[in-house]
Amino acid sequence: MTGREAAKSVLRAQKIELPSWAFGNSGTRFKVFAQQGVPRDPFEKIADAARVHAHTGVAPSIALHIPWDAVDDYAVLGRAAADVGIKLGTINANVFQDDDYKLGSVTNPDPAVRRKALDHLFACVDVMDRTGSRDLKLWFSDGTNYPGQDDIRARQDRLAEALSAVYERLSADQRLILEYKLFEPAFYTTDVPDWGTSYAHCLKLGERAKVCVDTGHHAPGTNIEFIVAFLLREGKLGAFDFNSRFYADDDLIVGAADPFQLFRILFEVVNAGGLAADSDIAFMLDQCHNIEPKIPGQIRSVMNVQEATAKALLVDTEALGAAQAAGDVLGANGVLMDAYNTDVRPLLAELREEMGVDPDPMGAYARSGYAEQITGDRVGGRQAGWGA
Ligand code: AOS
Ligand code: ZN
Ligand code: ZN
Repeated sequence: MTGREAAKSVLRAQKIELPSWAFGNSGTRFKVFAQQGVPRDPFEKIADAARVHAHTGVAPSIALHIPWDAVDDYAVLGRAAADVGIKLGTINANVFQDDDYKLGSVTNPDPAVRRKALDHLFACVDVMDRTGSRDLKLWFSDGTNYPGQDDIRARQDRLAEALSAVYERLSADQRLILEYKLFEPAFYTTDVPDWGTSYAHCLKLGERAKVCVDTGHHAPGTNIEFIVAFLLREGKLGAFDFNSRFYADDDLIVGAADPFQLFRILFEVVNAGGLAADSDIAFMLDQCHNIEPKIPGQIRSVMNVQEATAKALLVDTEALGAAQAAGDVLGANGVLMDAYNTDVRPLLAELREEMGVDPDPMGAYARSGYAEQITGDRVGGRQAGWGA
């Protein structure tokens, strides 16, 4: 098989999960700009996600957020997804949107609030049991704003206690994925601020606890691919939340701000076998489309991940290894840059045709009439959950 064909076979099997909240209205704390035709319930979010899958062929699942996507009967929701050719994926918990959580959720100094947060996390595992989801993704907004506000070590103890209780509640085929974030909404200390904190907790919990790398959750200039390489080596990279950032947790379209960084991250993944058939890394988008239309925003994001992956797959690893072994600094760098500078769009168009998908997903969506249809059908679309 040529390098091109080998790359195509990996790209054909690639799976990128879509976040349900990306289809709802979102914004900043200054303004939410409502768009026409946005989903009014989880069923319509599923329909929109299926549309993204139909145009890309590599987005066959949707991550749910509880309670934003809570329904009475998850079997009905699962059937609705199956009917349109996708699956229900990761369950994202929400212990950040309640007045009780002002001083934290599982790390709150008040045991009653900690109990409430833990009960929600257990309820999310109950949802997983019904949806057949493998992963519970935990992001905590917990932290403090002022020095002295609370005891940093005591908060870590409370966090460890809650994580352990949740981990014990999981069944053998379920995983706990712990996401870290440098800051926001807490501004002084955050209880899971970095990969090291997440990694240390996951290591203590056990094999089925892994780290989620949200690409927007680092200080400017952080070498994210090093973190990825390290976690891959330790078998602790559980998932990605892909997005772009210019300043903080911007949640912009992945690959829009720094496509080179996305390539470097995906090269580490490819290099460590993270795209092999037996890999259990979850590749997810975590974005909010505040000013651009949602469905094309998701289609573009999937395409950007595909382009970066294709370039990573085209790296001539033999030549790279030889240059590295010879201490040929410029040669090694040149091999990597050759792959990055390759225009992979013709390869991806060819792949899409082979997969029975239109080679131009953005154009195909625009021509499909779906945007006009949902604008007419859906009146009173909802906000993604933020403030809804
Ligand atoms: C928050 O900043 C995190 O990125 C979360 O992963 C996510 O955006 C939130 O939990 C919405 O589900
Ligand atoms: Zn995230
Ligand atoms: Zn985030």
